[in-house]
Amino acid sequence: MSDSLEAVAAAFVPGQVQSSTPLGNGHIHATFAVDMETEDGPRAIVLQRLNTQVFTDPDALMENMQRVARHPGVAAWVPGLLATPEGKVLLRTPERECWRAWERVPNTESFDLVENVAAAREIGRAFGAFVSGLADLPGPPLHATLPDFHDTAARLAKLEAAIAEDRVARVAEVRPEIEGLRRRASLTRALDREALPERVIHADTKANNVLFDRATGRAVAVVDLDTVMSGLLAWDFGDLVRSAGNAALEDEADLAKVSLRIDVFGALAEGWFETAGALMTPAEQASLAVGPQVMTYELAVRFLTDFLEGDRYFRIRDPAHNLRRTRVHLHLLASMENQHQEMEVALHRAAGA
Ligand code: GN1
Ligand code: MG
Repeated sequence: MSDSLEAVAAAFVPGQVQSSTPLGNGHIHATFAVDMETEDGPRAIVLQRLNTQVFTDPDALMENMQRVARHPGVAAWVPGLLATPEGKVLLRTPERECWRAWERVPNTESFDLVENVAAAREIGRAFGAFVSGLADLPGPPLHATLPDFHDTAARLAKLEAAIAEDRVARVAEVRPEIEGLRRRASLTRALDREALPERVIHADTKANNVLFDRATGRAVAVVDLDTVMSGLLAWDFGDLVRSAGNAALEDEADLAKVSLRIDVFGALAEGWFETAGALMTPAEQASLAVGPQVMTYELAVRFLTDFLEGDRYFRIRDPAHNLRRTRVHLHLLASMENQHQEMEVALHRAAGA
């Protein structure tokens, strides 16, 4: 355990750290489950060291997060943010690290892989409730903490730039992947932003950003609000499907295991319609059919870009990690293309349920 972690924990919650363990599988920040002993007894918190290379304006980030977390429509879904006795929600250490903390939601778990349809339904319901709850967020637009985050065309342009630069000489080994992505470039235009309303969305609707109550199996919290921003519901639903609808992990080496599970897709859609059905315009409903392909494509583009740039963005476990992720997403995309009609049918069923 690092000294800084102990000191940071005590700055948020006066007391002694008993134990700390890495929490979750996020690719950006470093997150820890920390158990403390305080004057009032044991206290379970989450501590997170921000990646300020990615989020260069942590104050804007925290402002967004607090506005969202306080909004009555979603407050019940969001873990309580902790402040220091001076009222700061962001702590800067002398080493210029930025840390924040939350109450740990007791007896919860999250899943990188969604294996049953009941869990999928819960995840759809949770994110649907989240976007519905934010539909009437008052005040000015949220800060764009990561500009053009889901601008798929801009992501593809960045990939082309990385190919042209080839800074770590990896282009030669990824010709088939480049070809697969170039061939599908029309996906960057598949969502018509003129025809779809801008909403406040989560923008990182990974399966593991939903916490489940271990006892009831119900979704009880939505976490990772860093990317909450203006955008399209098709992005949130699409990213949800690319993450939770995959029969395998997003970095699975055995591509034979990768596919869109249509039963899980149907359950995600059912859960989503249960809580967001009333919110959506007809054009938004229609956009849910292509959203998953767009988001799966976008992630393939981002992972390959990072691979070609020398792995500067996503945390990796080995040099081929981003390439594996790219291949999984291309494979998943092909599986979605093959099941496009079944997806349409499942969406209609969910809409009518
Ligand atoms: C990152 O932080 P994490 O692991 O929840 C990324 C998402 C990607 C995801 C892919 C800020 O999310 O956009 O979809 O990895 N977050 C950021 O697993 O770039
Ligand atoms: Mg996360």
